[in-house]
Amino acid sequence: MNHLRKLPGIMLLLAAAATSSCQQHNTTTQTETADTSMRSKYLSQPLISEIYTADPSAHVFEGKIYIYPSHDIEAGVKENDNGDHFDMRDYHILSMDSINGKVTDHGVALSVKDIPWAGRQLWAPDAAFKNGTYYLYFPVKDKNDVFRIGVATAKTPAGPFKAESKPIEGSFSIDPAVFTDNDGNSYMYYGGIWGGQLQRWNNGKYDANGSKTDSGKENEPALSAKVAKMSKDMLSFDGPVKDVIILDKNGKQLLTNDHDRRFFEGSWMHKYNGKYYFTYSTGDTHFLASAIGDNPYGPFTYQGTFMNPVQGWTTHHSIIEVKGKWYIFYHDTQISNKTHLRNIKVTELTHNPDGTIALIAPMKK
Ligand code: FUB
Repeated sequence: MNHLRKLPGIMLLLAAAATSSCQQHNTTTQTETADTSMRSKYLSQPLISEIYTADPSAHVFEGKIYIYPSHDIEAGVKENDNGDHFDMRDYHILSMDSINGKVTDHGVALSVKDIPWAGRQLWAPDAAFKNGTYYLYFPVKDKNDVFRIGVATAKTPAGPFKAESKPIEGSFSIDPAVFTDNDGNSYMYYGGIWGGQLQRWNNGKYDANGSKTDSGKENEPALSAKVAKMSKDMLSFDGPVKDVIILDKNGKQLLTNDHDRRFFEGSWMHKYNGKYYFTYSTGDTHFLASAIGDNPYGPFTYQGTFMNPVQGWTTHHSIIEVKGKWYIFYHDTQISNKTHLRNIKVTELTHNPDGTIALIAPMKK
């Protein structure tokens, strides 16, 4: 159990205890000033600091906010474009009674060693609830170093979760986000280029020698995220995997070289005023962008950036409604200042009267 957002206060207390009373006054004042000015650079503060967390997928379950994040660790792996340095080994699930409430860490909910088919790198998960069961969806490389998406089940939102013996058939790449529509049908959005390997599936089959980054073809339609309807038991895809097409305002598909707008990774879906909002990260240009459609499959029309770059390389989010207000969960590297050791945050999100999402600046000027 952890109560966080209190790290700077704790640091001040430790610093104070280690000094004489006279020094204590000076030290505390200086630390306080530096600390306050550092903290004030950021729109919001880390939700938890005992462990590094990233890629927060938030949901309201049983009247509480549950967060399903990646659990970043210092694995000592050298940084590269494949993201090998993101070598995470387990998931911890967090919960809060309210947006500003105490954060509880429920401990290890699933470990890579307990997933029979897994090799390495437990990346950004998501969760869903149906049929009295909680489902944890997770990407991990299989024993051939190919990212697949797996599913694990539990009777309570914080687990522990038990993994199925095989990955979801037909799944590949990373960053699953599962959305359940008002009619009860659920859809998984997923995919990520570069280290997420989406570009290696260009022809429907995995090509280990495929491009390392994008499709490699500059003026072609950009690679799309994928969407698949989930089966009633939530353990497999029901029907074909489709492309999540993003169009510009002229009805033309976004192109590969449109790095500020095209899909990279980190899909999320929410519904607002009857419209479907597909939101995602532009990856190497570090924006969060939105595109709106009339049904879960799209096509979606690009609306713009709704979050400017955070501190750190990656950007990844989820959007939920809590008691009539909308919130975005996201991460940055405020605590460590290291790309692969991130911390999750939350801030309010606003839909403008025209349906677009108001721009969020995670760093203050
Ligand atoms: O956490 C590993 C990867 O970094 C995620 O899967 C991506 O979305 C990015 O946040």
